[in-house]
Amino acid sequence: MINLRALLKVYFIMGSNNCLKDPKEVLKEVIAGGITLFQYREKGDGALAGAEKLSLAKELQCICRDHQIPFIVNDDIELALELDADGVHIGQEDEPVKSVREKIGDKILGVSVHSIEEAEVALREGADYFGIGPVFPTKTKVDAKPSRGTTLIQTLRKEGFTIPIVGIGGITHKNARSVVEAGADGVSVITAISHEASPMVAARALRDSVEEKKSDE
Ligand code: TZP
Ligand code: MG
Repeated sequence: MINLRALLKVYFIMGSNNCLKDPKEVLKEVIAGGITLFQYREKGDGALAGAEKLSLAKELQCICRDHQIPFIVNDDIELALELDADGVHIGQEDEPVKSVREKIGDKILGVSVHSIEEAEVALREGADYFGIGPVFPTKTKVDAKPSRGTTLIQTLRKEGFTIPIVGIGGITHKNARSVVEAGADGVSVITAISHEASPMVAARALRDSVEEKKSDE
């Protein structure tokens, strides 16, 4: 049995357009830095499509496999099935949770939720974890809703939701701890890792703050 809570500690998300250098290099570095889960999210301006997307996905999946890091695909259920990925992450605009669950069997299924109502539906229909955000302001997702801090994470925990939760949006090693203290099992991060001069150091700092180890900064 996988320990999803532990896997969500430092959940790195990336597509080719989030990287300042070769995505394969970035992924290898962040794995060395201590990320616990990886999501391939090829989306937005300049995103790869078709054969190029498939080819990069395969290369990144291979790196993940070599290091026992589960590989999750954002949105693209067909790609996840073709690659036999470890899981899929979907939002509210994507196919209903129930039909994705039917397609992917027992692969990991993450769902972005923005309210208690969405959380109830996602849980009932088979989500394995919730992504909640944006917790802090972010420039990465153009259609992101306004940031609401950790309110929804706290509310869901108070209401008795025990499902694994990961916070997302504007998270850095400086604010990651507050997300965990609000009740999240971990943090999902794009920019605060992928845009750093050393993605490895950034990943390590995030891991340390989630695990409440003292960091140098
Ligand atoms: N969903 C909500 S915010 C966000 C997504 C995909 C973007 C998070 O990116 P960053 O760069 O870590 O703020
Ligand atoms: Mg989506």
